[in-house]
Amino acid sequence: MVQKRTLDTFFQPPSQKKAKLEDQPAHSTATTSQPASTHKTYPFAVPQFPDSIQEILISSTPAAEGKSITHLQDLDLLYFQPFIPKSIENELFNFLRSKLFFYRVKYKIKRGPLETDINTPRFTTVFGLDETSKFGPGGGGSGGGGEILDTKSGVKVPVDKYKKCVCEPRPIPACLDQLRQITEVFTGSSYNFCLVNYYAGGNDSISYHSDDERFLGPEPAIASFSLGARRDFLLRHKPPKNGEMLGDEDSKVLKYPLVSGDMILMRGKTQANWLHSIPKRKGGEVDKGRINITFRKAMVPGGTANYYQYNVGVGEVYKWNPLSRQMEPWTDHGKSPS
Ligand SMILES: O=C(O)CCC(=O)C(=O)O
Repeated sequence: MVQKRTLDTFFQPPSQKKAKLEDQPAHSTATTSQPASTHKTYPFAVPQFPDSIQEILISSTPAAEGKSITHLQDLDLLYFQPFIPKSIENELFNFLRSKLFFYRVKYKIKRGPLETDINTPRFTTVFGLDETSKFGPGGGGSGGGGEILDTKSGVKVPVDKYKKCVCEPRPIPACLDQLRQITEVFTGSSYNFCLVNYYAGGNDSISYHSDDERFLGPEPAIASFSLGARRDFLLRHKPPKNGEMLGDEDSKVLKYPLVSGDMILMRGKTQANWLHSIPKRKGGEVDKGRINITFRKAMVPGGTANYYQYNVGVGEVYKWNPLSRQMEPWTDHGKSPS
């Protein structure tokens, strides 16, 4: 594991800012001196983390060593309980819930001649670009924010390169990009996409699936953060393809009750062989809401198109309303009254 000193050096704040930070208690609600992230594709600007969050993220993550879970066939997890220190997990949850824009994506799937309408049972949002492209300078997103450039040549990509995307790709805002970079240091993998789920209550869920799309390449590493309400994370082995039988232990459902601040890294053969889900739940903390952040690496433009289709879609923007304490459709009153 890379030493913390490396991380401190990596994110060395400007000296002026550091002096200001040292004057403030860790729980301070101080705002940041850094600019908000803006981009032509963002419905509204996304602020940088307050100094109170940044300082702890840089100096004190991960809050615990990752525990390796490899006792079952093809399973390779690294479980941080927690990764995000207890002193900031609630502030981080509240910040992300109130500052990000979300979507409630609807789409159709075709099974034979039948078309079925799917309403994604949670709020989602996504940022990033696959390995073949990068954002050029000129915007507020920390990955650049301007035009989309070819990764190798640095030249602007042809206008039709992302024509299969339902919307223009968006750079990861500086706040989430800071968490991405920290995650890279402590997982030894690199990521170019950030997907965010918000489960408003116990009826919001994600059904059993695996993140084994070809556009992620073989043996993808996916770092998955939990913030807010405790929810069960279930894993079960896929039925073996070649008629083999699974052992008794390998065929059991695994249940991890993820709490705020936890991070599970899924890697190796996990996605090829295991399914995971967050099932609907009643009671407990579920109505507090839960945010899940995953960092992944898409290799080709097909991955970019897929992520925007299923996590942004073509519907309206939602934003957290602190008065009604729920996600509500957001309209840009300044520009386009609806
Ligand atoms: O919310 C979670 O913990 C899981 C999210 C997930 O499986 C996904 O976004 O693919």
